[in-house]
Amino acid sequence: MIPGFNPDPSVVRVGDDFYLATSTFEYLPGIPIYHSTDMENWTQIGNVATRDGQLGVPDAPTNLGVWAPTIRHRDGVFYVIVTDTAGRGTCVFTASDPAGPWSDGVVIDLEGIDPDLAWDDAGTAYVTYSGLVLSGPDIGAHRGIEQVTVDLDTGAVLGAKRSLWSGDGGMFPEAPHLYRHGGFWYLLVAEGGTERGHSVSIARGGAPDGPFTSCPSNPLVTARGTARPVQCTGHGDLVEGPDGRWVVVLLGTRPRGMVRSFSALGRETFATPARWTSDGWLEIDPVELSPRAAFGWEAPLDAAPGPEWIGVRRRPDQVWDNSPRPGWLTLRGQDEGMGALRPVFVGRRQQHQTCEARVVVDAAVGVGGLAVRYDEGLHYEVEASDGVVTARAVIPGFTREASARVPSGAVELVLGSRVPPAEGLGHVSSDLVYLGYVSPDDGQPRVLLEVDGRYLSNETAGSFTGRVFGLYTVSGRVDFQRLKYTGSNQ
Ligand code: 6LW
Repeated sequence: MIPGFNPDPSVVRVGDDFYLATSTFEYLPGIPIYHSTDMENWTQIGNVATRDGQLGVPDAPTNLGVWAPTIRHRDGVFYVIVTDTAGRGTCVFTASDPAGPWSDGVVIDLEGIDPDLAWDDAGTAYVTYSGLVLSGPDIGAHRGIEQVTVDLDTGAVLGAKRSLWSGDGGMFPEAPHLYRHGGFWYLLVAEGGTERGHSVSIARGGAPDGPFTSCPSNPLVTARGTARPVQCTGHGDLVEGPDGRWVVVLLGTRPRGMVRSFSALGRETFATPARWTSDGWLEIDPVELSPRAAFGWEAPLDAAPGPEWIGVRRRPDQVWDNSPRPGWLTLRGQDEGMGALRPVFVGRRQQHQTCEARVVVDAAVGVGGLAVRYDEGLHYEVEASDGVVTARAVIPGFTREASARVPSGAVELVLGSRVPPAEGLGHVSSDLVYLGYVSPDDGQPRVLLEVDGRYLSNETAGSFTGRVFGLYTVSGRVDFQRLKYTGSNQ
């Protein structure tokens, strides 16, 4: 439903409008807010963390930072509760307009991840979360699903924490969401871990703090042990759709390959129909892929970045400059490349298996170009300096490069991902990433390097994120114009 790096979706309905939030890890701004009226077409309207100090992301190690927001609404106020794993811990942000601005955030002192927020009739706020040891010798140990009541104005925890139902025995009980429906309170959880064993299970009880009884047909959805095109399905949130039919949003991957497979785009947001049964349980359909039309956009780069632009541990607006040269974006280098913790980089999520990005670059007085990254150790880029274009693939401990001379002045760089035809039974490829430039002689692309895409995949990177491509500058001043992106799911 929302392609590209968009894991841990949470959704809320307010009247005829739907709002959805996802995890952003080490990227800023943090926590995109998407809006839809039909639960099919989504537009990003803003982000929660758009200012310094809201999250500890500038210093977050790779894969930490923002984990698993829950978005809810009550009495005209939107709430996003989230774990800032390398910074403030559990934090709740509020806004009257989900496009922002969002508040500075209130910290809740609890040890866990994946916080959920629900209220009873008396207005008591319940925070239900996955108990996880976050420091000390037992770091990473799971305690199961826990719950506290909270004063949301101060963040104060009221009373002792309780242990709730923690799934049906799968590892990593997490992603709890609590709902009231009919005469019951329902506790939806993920179990089995966020990889191929992932699943969604449910229990119900008479009160928000239980006791909860496990559903006899758990897990309600999982791709475990199947050949379905969407794998790793789990971490679901439930909403009543525009037509009164129920929908679960959840994360999944689209791995490619025949005997082993790799997911280039990371964990994405999917949606699948759900329904209540006559005996008061929930059924969730397996996640299907529906065909999508090929897609493209063009960003002239001549004005401030929209909410869909992200940077690594630094917001795009902190480096983005349109003032030196009207119609162009200028990025100034800080003598660090794409391997830096905070590269001078402004990016967007890669959303299609087959895609191509092109941008016009003037690097007369600097070095910079077009890159696709998973993290600081895994990135491919095509880089311009005065009169030279260099394509480079970087994986840990290994760098491959190819260069060509080009005339001085602006050059159009090309970075794409193509899916080759299957090469028989042993075929394991995800895609091939090609890097090059448009030749000024004949206007045709010249590929300098074509590299295996598997290194930049969920499975190889071991990452919670996905591919992000964008513009970067290593040194000096580099000007960019007209970023074009085309994509299809072929
Ligand atoms: C998230 C947890 C998980 O907090 O991975 O999906 C973590 N599984 O629920 C980061 O996405």
